[in-house]
Amino acid sequence: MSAERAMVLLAGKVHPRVRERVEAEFDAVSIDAADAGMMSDKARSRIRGIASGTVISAEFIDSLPNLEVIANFGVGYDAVDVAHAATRKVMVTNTPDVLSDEVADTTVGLLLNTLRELPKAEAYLRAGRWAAEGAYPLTSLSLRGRTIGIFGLGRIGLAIARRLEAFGLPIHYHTRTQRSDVVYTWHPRLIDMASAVDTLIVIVPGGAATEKVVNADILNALGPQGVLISVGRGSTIDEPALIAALADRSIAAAGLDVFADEPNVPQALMDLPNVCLLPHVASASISTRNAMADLVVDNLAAWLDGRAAVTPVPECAGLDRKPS
Ligand code: NAP
Ligand code: 8YV
Repeated sequence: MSAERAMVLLAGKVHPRVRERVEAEFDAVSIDAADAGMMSDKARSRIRGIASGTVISAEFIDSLPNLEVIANFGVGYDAVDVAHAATRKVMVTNTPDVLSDEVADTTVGLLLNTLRELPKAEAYLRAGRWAAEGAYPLTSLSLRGRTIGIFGLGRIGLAIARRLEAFGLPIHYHTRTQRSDVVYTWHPRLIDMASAVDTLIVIVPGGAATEKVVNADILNALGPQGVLISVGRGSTIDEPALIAALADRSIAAAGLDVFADEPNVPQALMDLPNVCLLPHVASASISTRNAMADLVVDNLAAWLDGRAAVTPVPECAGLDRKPS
């Protein structure tokens, strides 16, 4: 007689490779949102793991008495109540490193598109305006001569810094703790870095500590030649303050991959000419998303098999296993 397979919940929007592997390796159940009311008591009591692409609240965690692991699809895990999970001895994992180069590449592309208006120039060509009206106007902004400030010099921030260093640009950064392995200029205060640079790249995690910290004061400090590139989480930016700063040219331009209320992007932002907008695609290549998917399932398989998680989030590193 074969042993009963562990039950894993596919919660929210799930990558096809996660679904395929979870269905092959576990007993699987799917729900569109992490809502305990969508499942019977019996189903809830069988669930030992979650492959997550949605908000996982404390209440939802408490509704699953035998939950052991939440494997988050993404390196950012601000959607999971990790503090509560840890108190319940529920392991939380994420998908670091496998996406850092992809996200860094996209960030540099977004920065160049914002400064040199490449999407607009292509639209101009496709509309037949090059032949009809002549050359696309010269851009007022350039990457040349810029000073880069990176808010968050972790795995992805460092990959961005290495790329922009190769472009010949000076690099500054703001984190809570100074790194000992880089020679870039560290600023203990974000406002001081914003005053010292003209290009602010935001790649910090979301959550309470970074909520709306890029506000009107930071944007004013960046100045009229200032460019904001946001690829971390939309919650870090005070969006109304950004819209006002772009409209009155307190800063010159912005490039955004993340938003406060995805997938809803404020119309006021879309109406502005000096902003380049992407629909949260920084990691969105087939190869990188497949690597993230494999890491999600590898984490579930390891923890549910009694082994160490492959990539536990820092809050759960060293977590004691739930007594069985
Ligand atoms: P990481 O390695 O953990 O790096 C985070 C960095 O942010 C560290 O340098 C950390 O330094 C700094 N930081 C954290 N909290 C801070 C605070 N309150 N004030 C100042 N600095 C702070 O993470 P990562 O792998 O680079 O990923 C970063 C984030 O990017 C993710 O959490 C996710 O939200 C976002 N992301 C977005 C996309 C996308 O598709 N747009 C893709 C991947 C990731 P200290 O701890 O020293 O402060
Ligand atoms: C993903 C991300 O787009 O890893 C992250 O934190 O924001 C992105 O790689 C997202 O997690 C899944 O849609």
